[in-house]
Amino acid sequence: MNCTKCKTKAVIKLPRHHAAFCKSCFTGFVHDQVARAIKSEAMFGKDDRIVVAVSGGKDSLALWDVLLKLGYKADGFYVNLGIGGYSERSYRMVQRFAEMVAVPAGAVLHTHTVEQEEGAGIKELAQLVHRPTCSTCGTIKRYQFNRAAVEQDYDVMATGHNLDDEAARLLGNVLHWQEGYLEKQGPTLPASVDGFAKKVKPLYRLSERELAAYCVLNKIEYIVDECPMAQGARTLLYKEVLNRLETESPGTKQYFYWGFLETRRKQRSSSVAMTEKDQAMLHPCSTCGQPTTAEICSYCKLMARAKREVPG
Ligand code: Q46
Ligand code: ZN
Repeated sequence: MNCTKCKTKAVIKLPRHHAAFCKSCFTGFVHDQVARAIKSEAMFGKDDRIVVAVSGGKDSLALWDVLLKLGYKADGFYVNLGIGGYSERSYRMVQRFAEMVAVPAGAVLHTHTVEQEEGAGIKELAQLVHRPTCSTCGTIKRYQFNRAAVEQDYDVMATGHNLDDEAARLLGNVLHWQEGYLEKQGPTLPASVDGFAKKVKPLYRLSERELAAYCVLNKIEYIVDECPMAQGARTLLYKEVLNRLETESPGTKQYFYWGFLETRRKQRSSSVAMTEKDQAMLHPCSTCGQPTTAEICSYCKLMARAKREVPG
């Protein structure tokens, strides 16, 4: 099997693109896909300051690496959840990448430690407020990423969601006809109101397998194990189903997700409609000032409840 581009020995086959690549052409292909995503979805420009949400996994580290290689000003933001050995290992991966690649390229790594800032690790916090760990975690991560982006004047916040993540999420949303979520699903979420950072997903054109291969070929060490709290059995099932379809018919995932984006683009200018809707519904949280649809935002409610539950 030879590289489709340069004809030397290929190291990876990409059935959905009817192509095979050597290491250097594959790296070029990944950079190209990210550059296309950024351009076609008007994510950001070379002068914008970007903050990448890094977890220590393959997707977010690959994203940070690609953005720096493409010449963007991209810093990292890591939330230490305080989940024992898992958090220690994932933080080590993030620190190692920062030291070896990001800092030498002029970038900065910000760290938020839940045990210090919210007063307890994510599991204890969830128990205090009687909510599932992952929903507590989601509330805190969303809040702190947004806060870091807004307070430190970043133009945009980038996350490592890939094609598999987005296709699985779309399948879930379609199966349950979650119209509100369908409307919001996309690679670019504009900064709808003051206090809400613009959010982008530059990896939506690349699959999980391609991103793992990118890390291995480019010697980026990442944490392979999932978070021990991962209870996303549903998402895993949707990914499995999509992988079966993909094996039978390469390209299914991309037709499904990109097709959804294309159809919606034709139907209307969704971001404009959504911005207007959001603006009508959002106002500052009466406690912390970040945008929310309620009187008090979900983060402040969660923290107030946690404080009430602390004995003494
Ligand atoms: S990190 Fe947090 Fe995930 Fe772990 S606790 Fe659940 S939500 S599974 S992306
Ligand atoms: Zn608040």
